Amino acid sequence: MNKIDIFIKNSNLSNELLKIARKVKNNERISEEEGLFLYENAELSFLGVLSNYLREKAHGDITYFNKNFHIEPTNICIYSCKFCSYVRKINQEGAWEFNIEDILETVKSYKNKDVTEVHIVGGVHPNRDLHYYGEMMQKIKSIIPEIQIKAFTAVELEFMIKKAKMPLVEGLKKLKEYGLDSIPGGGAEIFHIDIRKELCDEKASSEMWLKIHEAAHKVGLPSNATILYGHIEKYSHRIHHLSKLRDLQDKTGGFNTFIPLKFRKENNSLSHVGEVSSIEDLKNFAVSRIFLDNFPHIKAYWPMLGRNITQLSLSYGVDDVDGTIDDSTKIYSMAGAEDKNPKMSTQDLVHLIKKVRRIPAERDTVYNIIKKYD
Ligand code: V47
Ligand code: SF4
Repeated sequence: MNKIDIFIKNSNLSNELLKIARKVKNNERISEEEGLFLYENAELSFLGVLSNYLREKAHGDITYFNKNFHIEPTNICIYSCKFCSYVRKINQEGAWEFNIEDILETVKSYKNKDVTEVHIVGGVHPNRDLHYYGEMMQKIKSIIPEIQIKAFTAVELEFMIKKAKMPLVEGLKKLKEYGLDSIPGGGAEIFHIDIRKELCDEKASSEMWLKIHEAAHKVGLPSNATILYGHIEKYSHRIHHLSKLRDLQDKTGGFNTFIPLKFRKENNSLSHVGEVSSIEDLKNFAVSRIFLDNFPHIKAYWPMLGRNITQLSLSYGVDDVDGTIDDSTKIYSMAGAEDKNPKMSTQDLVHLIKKVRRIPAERDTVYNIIKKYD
């Protein structure tokens, strides 16, 4: 008898929860209604057992991390999402705009630092198109040829491809030729139209976000997916979001990891909404792990959550904690994230993971293990 059999046998579960537990044990997919039932009715301990069972079935104690840094070329953006704390308009106080030379200086400083990935996201700058960013990627790879470039949210991609007057698929193929290796998960926010209209009406629609990721997968660019949770959405909107992702993953298999991003309230137009509790964070990781049965990985983005909740999340379905980051991102510190200067050495990350009795494994962008620390 394994852990989940013992749990099912010894717990006094309602019929609904018993049915879900049996489905999880038998590798059966749960429905949207069941997902919603979990959010609304399941105790955290129940969610912990199920999500941890799935996490350990897929990965054992392995917990992935990578050695990465971020580049945020600009915070100038044509859009004004209500949750965004870092957006500025041209010439507004606090606006920044690094040119390619500035960015290459940063890249040079990582040349001998043993990093495997650079994560590049920023605002949608009105004057920069696909070829501008293409030149940037080519030059980055001329400095560190082996580095993996994970860059541009679907929102940035839509704009830069349109600005270059190229069809979507051609644009993605061209970016791949320029050196793009994979696509991060940002820009997804909440797909449900009622909430998206409130949060970020102007930018790429949910349909466009999904279309871009589908096209990316078809041209051989793997990607990640996110949800921005804990603001004005209801549980039903979260399940709708997860369901759209699960459907697309059935079609393409191109997603690597799902990253729930907790809404942080500082310095944006949704500050009055407040933030959800850490219990809610763990619940959200667990339901995501259970519902997204076709996503290989669930990631806790540690700068956003803080180190303690990241450690706890490893018992609620999470198997990846992102990377060393090297204090190279401002998006979250400006929004009030736990870590104001996010930076961990490999030793710090290994220690964080080992402290909760998991096995740290350094990975590359597509989850090949580079080194295990057991
Ligand atoms: O789309 C913006 C989020 C995203 C806030 O793929 C906020 O590995 C919380 O995509 N509170 C961009 N979140 C970041 C992103 C990302 C991050 C980490 C790893 C990966 C990956 C991708 O940041 C945006 C938005 O959802 N965001 N403002 C805020 N106030
Ligand atoms: Fe622009 Fe992205 Fe901020 Fe929205 S979240 S305003 S698209 S930088």
